[in-house]
Amino acid sequence: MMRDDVPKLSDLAHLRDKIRLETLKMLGHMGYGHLGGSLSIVELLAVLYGKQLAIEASQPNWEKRDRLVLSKGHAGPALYATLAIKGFFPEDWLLTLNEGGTHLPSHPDRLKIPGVDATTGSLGQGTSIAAGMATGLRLSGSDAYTYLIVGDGELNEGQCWEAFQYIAHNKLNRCLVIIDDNKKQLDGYTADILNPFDIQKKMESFGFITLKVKGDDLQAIDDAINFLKDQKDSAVALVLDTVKAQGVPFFEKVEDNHSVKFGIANYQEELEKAITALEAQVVKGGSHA
Ligand SMILES: Cc1ncc(C[n+]2csc(CCOP(=O)(O)OP(=O)(O)O)c2C)c(N)n1
Repeated sequence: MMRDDVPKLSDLAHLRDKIRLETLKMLGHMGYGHLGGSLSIVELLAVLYGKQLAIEASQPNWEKRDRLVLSKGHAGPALYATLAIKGFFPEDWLLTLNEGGTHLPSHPDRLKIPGVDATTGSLGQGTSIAAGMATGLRLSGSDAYTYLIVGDGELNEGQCWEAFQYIAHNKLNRCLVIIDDNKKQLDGYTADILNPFDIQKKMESFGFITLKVKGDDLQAIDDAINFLKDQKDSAVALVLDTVKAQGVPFFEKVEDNHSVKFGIANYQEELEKAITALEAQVVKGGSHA
């Protein structure tokens, strides 16, 4: 890649705003959906798809591509918004989310959606899928990376820890485990339901070189991924300190913001306000790009 082609922070911020906007529009159109956990990975997706991932939208199954497993599959809407913006499929698919006959079921389906590498939604399972993918890539001599996105509530699934133990034991340094630590799961705070305790320390104790950064800081996420990709003899993990429904202050404060129905209280009005604000920001960002 030529030096001039390296995406700038402003490019990533523009992509972030577009992903957040399209995610809100999809969920708004459907009238409900997984708002909280979709929005908390928007910055991560902007860094991955704006800079880090080796992918080709015109060849979704390109053999040398980096793989991404969204193990917290209920955040599918944010991934779909990202893939559409990157050109994997037409943007007008987005407003068909979860409708009969759609290409876009609420959770990712690799047989239906160009750019999706793993079918997920049953929490925990994506961790083993990613471990297997990374093993296969290593055995075939590939340099491709596997990026695995896991929720902090998802860590309640014992399968995660089996997969992590395997990834660490085999020093699968090209399988980057990214944990979205938004402190909440479906019906409350992870600390109250089944406490994952200190996730960074836990990953370290499993043998991972682990960094923790603010999950809304594009530069910090990018720097951390660059550092972790430089580690050659160890498994690597990144804990993102995020906020559920990140980037939309009203919904960040809604206590029950896992799956939101917009037809109650002033939610529809607040959703529309957020969409209008993001549309303006996207236009402004685009004119600077
Ligand atoms: C095996 C399994 N059990 C339960 C569920 C239902 N479920 C969907 S999302 C969720 C909470 C997940 O919490 P977390 O991983 O923290 O997601 P986030 O807060 O990032 O949205 C649960 C229990 C599921 N999808 N799969």
